[in-house]
Amino acid sequence: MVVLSQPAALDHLSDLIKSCKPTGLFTGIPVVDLSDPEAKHHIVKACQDYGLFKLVNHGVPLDFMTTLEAQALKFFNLPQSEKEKAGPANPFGYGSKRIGPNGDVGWIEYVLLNTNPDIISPKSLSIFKENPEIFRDAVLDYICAVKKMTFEVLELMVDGLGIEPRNVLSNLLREDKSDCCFRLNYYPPCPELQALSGRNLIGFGEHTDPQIISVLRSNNTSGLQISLKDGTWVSVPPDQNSFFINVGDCLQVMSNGRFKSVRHRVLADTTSSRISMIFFGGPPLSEKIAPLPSLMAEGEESLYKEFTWCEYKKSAYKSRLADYRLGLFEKSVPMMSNSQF
Ligand code: GA4
Repeated sequence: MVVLSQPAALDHLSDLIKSCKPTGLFTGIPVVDLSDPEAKHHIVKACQDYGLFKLVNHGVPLDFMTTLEAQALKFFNLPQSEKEKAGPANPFGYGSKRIGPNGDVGWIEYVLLNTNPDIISPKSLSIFKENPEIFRDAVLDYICAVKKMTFEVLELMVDGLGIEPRNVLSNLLREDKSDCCFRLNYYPPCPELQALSGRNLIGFGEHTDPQIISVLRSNNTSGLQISLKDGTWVSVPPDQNSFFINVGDCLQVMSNGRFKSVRHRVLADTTSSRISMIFFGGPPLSEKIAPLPSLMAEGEESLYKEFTWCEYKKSAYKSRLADYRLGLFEKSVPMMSNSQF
């Protein structure tokens, strides 16, 4: 007798099905209140311990978040043929299931936009075709407010580290030539998944973000998980009124390993769709990524070889999603000579 391991309807998804240990919603995610005078210390601690925190009292009008969510849903609910006019993502534009250029897949549809030098590249324009002004304005309002808040977070972070000038990080994103991007992700529900008890559908596979900082807002559907320092995966309780901010690879390097670029992934839900919007703050392409000199203790050496953001980005686009991308840029630890023992 042949025993089928999964319903035939799910055969085409086999790449995306994984057995992930069940985790309850994790209650330990640090929460930073932007209006708290102690916020700078909480930001630093959260970046050291988790590489991620939830930001409340952030000052971004909730209306910008809900308007953009509604516009994004309108786009993702268009007929497939309409959406595909804005694709395939390369890397910008509309994408479905394929993530990046090297064979990664997920239960996801998305739109990736370049937010500098200007968001309205020809490819992006076709995304706004349905009701161009409304969609474009919703994206621009949202990004403008989120950027402003991100500058504030980065300045508090530098204050918390006790170094100067306080705009040493925020200026990298403020520059006209900064290389920021913006992603709208839509994870459709997958009812067939109910038949696969104990197994999960990968929405966006595990990875770290290459940039300096990422700012995520989602609807109230869970799915985001992070890996803790000991390697256990925990689920982040969703909160549609807050932001989740995470450390990217460049910030790990600029803090000489004090902050951790958090590994994260998204699992799809059986019954409800998840929608998220993420702003990725990257520096200008020519920027040298190295530990901030004012942060280095006397005699402290960089853990990383020097590289530019352009070099790192190129190398990221040659990698698979789950690869440990910083590995290529780590300095090898010198071997102790025997004579010392
Ligand atoms: C992960 C973070 C951002 O979403 C992103 C992703 C990018 C893409 O989807 O085009 C990458 C991925 C991300 C890291 C490795 C490469 C590049 C897909 C991929 C396999 C836009 C980014 O900057 O890096």
